Amino acid sequence: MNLINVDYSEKIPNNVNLTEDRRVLRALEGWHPSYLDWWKDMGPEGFQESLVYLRTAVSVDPKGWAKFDYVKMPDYRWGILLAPAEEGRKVPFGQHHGEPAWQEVPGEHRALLRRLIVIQGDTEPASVEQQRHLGKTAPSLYDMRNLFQVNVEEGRHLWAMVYLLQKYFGRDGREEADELLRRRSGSADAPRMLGAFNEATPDWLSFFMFTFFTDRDGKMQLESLAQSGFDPLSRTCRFMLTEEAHHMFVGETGIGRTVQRTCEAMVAAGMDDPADIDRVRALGVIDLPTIQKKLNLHYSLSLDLFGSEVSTNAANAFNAGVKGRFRETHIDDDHQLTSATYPVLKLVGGEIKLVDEPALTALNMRLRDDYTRDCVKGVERFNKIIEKTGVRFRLTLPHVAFHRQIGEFRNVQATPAGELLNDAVWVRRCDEFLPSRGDGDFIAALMAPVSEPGQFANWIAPPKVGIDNKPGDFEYVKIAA
Ligand code: BYC
Ligand code: FE
Ligand code: FE
Repeated sequence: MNLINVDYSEKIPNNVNLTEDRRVLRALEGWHPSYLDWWKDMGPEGFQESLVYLRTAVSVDPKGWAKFDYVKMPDYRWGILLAPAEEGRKVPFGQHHGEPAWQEVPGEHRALLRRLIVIQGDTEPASVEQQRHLGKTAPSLYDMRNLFQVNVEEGRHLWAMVYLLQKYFGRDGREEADELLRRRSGSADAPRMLGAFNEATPDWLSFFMFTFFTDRDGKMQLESLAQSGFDPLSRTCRFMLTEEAHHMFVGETGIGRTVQRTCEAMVAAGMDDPADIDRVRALGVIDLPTIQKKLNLHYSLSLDLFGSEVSTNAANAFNAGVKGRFRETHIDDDHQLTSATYPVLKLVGGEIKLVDEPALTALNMRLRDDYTRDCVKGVERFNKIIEKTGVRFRLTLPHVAFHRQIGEFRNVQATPAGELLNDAVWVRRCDEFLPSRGDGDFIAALMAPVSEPGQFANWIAPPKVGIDNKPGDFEYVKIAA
């Protein structure tokens, strides 16, 4: 069945015909109250009763799938939405290349698939937990609404993975679904699975960096899983990607507006030295070198999410037909990587060198390179904004050896330019490269909430256009007293 529209008369909106799937429906209805408890405990703090102008997916047709309305977040209709099935789809890579895509989990790849679905699922609620305090310091109602939109959609992404676990993995799938609500970002005894999802998101610049860099890892990983030979996973991820685009929009425009405001304030005050941090900060805006440090932090944390450059896990997932490459079907090769090589940056005798590795084990590196290319384009757009104001400063991505916890460079220290440092020098200099406590305190002090419709905090420029074409003074959130 090819369902485009979503049935909202159901308790759990869906386009997978849940009413005729009693077993899965019951499992999901059993999980639903725990999800709501989690949302109330760990979702946006202080705004559960507020009316938020949110979009809800009413169709999986990429053109016009959203409906906008005021909703209290706990009443958001989290649904199970899969992109339409592709007639006659084949496994696009790996040892099963060319065989019909699987509608059920292939027994031999069950454990591998479950692990990837669980990891993907774990990141979604983690990000909501990380962002739960930000509503209180939102620089505008417009930004507050965007935060909450991202949050409810990450909640829906959790539903998406839980549906796959409960439908296709039976009892252990249900156990994993419960565990996804038990782990907590930053917890000592039950942390979230991946490093970056246990870090704090202390302020709005971090939130924008997170949605720019970490949600973009989400995009790359979802693109790879959307290639999967396991068709329900592919279809799920394809629809998630349409939501992901908004998350990256929030990150990109958030950083862009911050940079723009800083430059405009500098120009208005007749300042031309971005390095004169104290004078720039006295204008009540975030100086460009500090923005660069935040960028260094979030980019390096996000690079870790690609795993080791050389990875047998990645090779196994590819061979199995479970996780492909970015735009796999557009790549012109054998889609099996039997003899291909790929250049990997490695540490060889204390020097950083490009070394050819079998392409099959270098898949994480390849995806990370695709990611970096995507990031570079975004950073160039920020530089255009700076350039237009006449301020002389360029943002850049730090070297991949900088500040890494995973992979080839985890045991060394390097500057953002990629120059290796010994530990003592690193300790002495790391405040030059990463946000210091003082930088954090300064940004925290700027984060006074602005909740008057149409008003924006001094440190950020207003957006060019409203959400859903609303006018500038639209009340995106009606804050409950
Ligand atoms: N932190 O062979 P290795 C998103 C573990 S974001 C902690 O190097 P592999 C979102 C690894 O698990 C996208 N542990 O790497 C964004 C393994 O452990 P085991 C999320 C890590 O497996 C914003 C060991 O190290 N989706 O959606 O090839 C907001 C050796 O692994 C880390 C996915 O990630 C780390 N950073 O690649 C909301 C897709 N890195 O098994 C949402 C699914 C590695 O030996 N996941 N390890 O105990 C995957 O494809 C892979 O698991 C990874 C790792 C790419 C993450
Ligand atoms: Fe997500
Ligand atoms: Fe996202």
